[in-house]
Amino acid sequence: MSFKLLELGYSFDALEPYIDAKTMEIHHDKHHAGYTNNFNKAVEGTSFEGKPAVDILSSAGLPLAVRNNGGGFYNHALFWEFLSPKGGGKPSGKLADAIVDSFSSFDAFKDLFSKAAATRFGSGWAWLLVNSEGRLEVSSTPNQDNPLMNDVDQKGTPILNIDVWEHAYYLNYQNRRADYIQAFWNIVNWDAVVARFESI
Ligand code: MN3
Repeated sequence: MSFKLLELGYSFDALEPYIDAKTMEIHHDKHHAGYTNNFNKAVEGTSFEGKPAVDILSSAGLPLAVRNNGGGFYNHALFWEFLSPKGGGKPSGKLADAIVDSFSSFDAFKDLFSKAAATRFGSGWAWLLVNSEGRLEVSSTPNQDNPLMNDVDQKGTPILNIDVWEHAYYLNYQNRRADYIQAFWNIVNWDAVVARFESI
């Protein structure tokens, strides 16, 4: 039993003009595939073998290869799920209420998340997560770290993320990370985010 590369639920060009087809192809077929293969190699023959990724990633004292490649495997699988050519707009229902409770308004949340993504120095991710008290928080993590990990500043269950590694946007946006982040809001799959939120 090994970790499998998740198929996209849409074609490489489905997210254009917000994310271009070449970026999606390389990101999924090379970067995500690489993390997945290396995650399998890193857990093979260890006590982690056969365990779910969420259990592995929340374990204390992760070896660096498991942390980096396991994070890369898991974070990208979420990222593909949270994107859709039919995305954009705003969430509905309980999540909409929870966003207002935690951030005062949807626009205030959007600004906070965008800022977390824009100001993450170097490579990493921004997150919307549910903390242990059931409250929403925005965070960012370096490298392939995520909110499941034992020793990150803000722990919780991720329900939305954005990849701000240059490989996620450089072909189309070059140094303009802020433009990529702004474009992202047009393709957020709120149905998937709501489903994650309601399953916690
Ligand atoms: Mn990536």
